[in-house]
Amino acid sequence: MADIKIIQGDITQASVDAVVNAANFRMLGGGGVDGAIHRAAGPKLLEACKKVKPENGIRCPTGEARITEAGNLKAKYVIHTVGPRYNIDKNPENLLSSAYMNSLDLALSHGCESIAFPAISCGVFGYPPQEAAKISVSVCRRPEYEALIKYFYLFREEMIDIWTAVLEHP
Ligand code: AR6
Repeated sequence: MADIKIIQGDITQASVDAVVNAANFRMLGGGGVDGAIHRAAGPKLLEACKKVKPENGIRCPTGEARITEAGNLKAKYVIHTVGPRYNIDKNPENLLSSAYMNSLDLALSHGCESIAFPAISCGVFGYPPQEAAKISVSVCRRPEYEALIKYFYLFREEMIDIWTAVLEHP
């Protein structure tokens, strides 16, 4: 069975086929992990994002995902997904689980064998990490995603403890 692995560190350093970016609907960069990924990937990533056609200014609606090349990252692809803003968007659980599912589906349809996730929505979007960990692990454990090796790149010790506990006692 393909694993879920937890890494403490910077997702821009991940040696995987696809790195997932916790983006916003404009998909032109931002703060947090989005900023870090764009800085590490360089201007090619921004160019690739601009090529994704916006509809009414929205390149990626909340809960969906888009795939681009990865510029200077070691990864082949960046999968940009937009998680919910916890206290603002309706049905944040469904939107967060869609963000994970759509990212995993894109990775599979592009022949990826490995994927690295940050803690989507757990920064400025305010999702409680414990709840986010449960959702992310339950989606990643679905049989349709068994072929992918899933990595969670988490920054803080506290986040590592939360995800580890959920993995051990879902
Ligand atoms: N590697 C791994 N995790 C990281 C890194 C990194 N280099 N940098 C930050 N984190 P956030 P969100 C963690 O705020 O809540 C952006 O401006 C961070 O500690 O990046 O989905 C976008 O453009 C946190 O646990 O994403 C959007 O507007 C987690 O990544 C908005 O923020 C996610 O925090 C998205 O907000």
